[in-house]
Amino acid sequence: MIRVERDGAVAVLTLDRPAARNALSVELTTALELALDDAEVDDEVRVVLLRGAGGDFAAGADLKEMLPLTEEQVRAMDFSGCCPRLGRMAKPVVAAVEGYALGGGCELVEMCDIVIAADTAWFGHPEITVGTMPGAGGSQRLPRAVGKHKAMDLLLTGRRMDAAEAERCGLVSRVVPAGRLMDEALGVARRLAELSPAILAMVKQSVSRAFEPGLKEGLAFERRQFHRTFATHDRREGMAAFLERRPARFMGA
Ligand code: CO8
Repeated sequence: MIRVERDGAVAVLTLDRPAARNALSVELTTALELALDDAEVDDEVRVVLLRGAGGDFAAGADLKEMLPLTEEQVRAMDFSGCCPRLGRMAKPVVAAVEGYALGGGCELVEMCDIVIAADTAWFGHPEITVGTMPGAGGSQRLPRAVGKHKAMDLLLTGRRMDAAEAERCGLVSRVVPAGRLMDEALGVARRLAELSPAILAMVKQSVSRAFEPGLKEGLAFERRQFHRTFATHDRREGMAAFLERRPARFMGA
């Protein structure tokens, strides 16, 4: 589910579940969490590069797994449908994004430090269209990256934006031709790996400070709201409709 490779001091982590567009199942996110823990404590790793296999980054939390969950279960698991561990990495993380980065996949992108996108990439938060909402920081980190009105546009409508729009609004650091994605992303990661890990960590901490006021409380509030969606008819209907490939009929409760 997670492929771990090394390129010198760069740990290359690949979300590897292409048949489901790298949807973030519990098994996949648990494996990602362990791989991130390993990379963090391994002195030979200076930078992490995160990418997806099979032409997509990740199409979000696993809707098949989420459909039957109840509010009590998601509360007990503190379920996020994603991998919050990524947002706590001390080492720099570069994302290489092609294809879809949606829902929890987009939240992973938002937790990374430098985002290199192929010109064919798509970003978005379709959670609202399946009767739920972000549970791993989308409602907190996205507005910090792109501002209130673009974030509202994306989160309330669930529409997707292409790589050019994502770069214009500040979600993406650089857009490159699709065929050059890994060369460019690895180039950035290798460059970071040549620099002082101690000073990189200081810079990362300082930049993170700019976004931290209120972040912890915001993440906790969002998680509670996300869990509340599991008590609704509309969340169940939205996810069932996606899996049955039909339009959802929302009733407002
Ligand atoms: N979960 C489970 N399976 C998925 C998912 C997913 N999120 N996305 C795609 N798949 C599966 C499909 O079911 C399909 O499987 P099968 O062949 O067995 O039917 C396979 O991947 C290929 O998908 P499609 O046939 O749909 O391929 P298309 O090219 O027609 O469409 C899309 C690709 C646009 C990516 C489409 O699959 C899609 O819209 N996926 C769902 C996107 C989505 O709604 N994501 C948000 C999920 S909710 C979420 O992430 C947030 C929950 C809050 C928790 C916070 C962190 C996640």
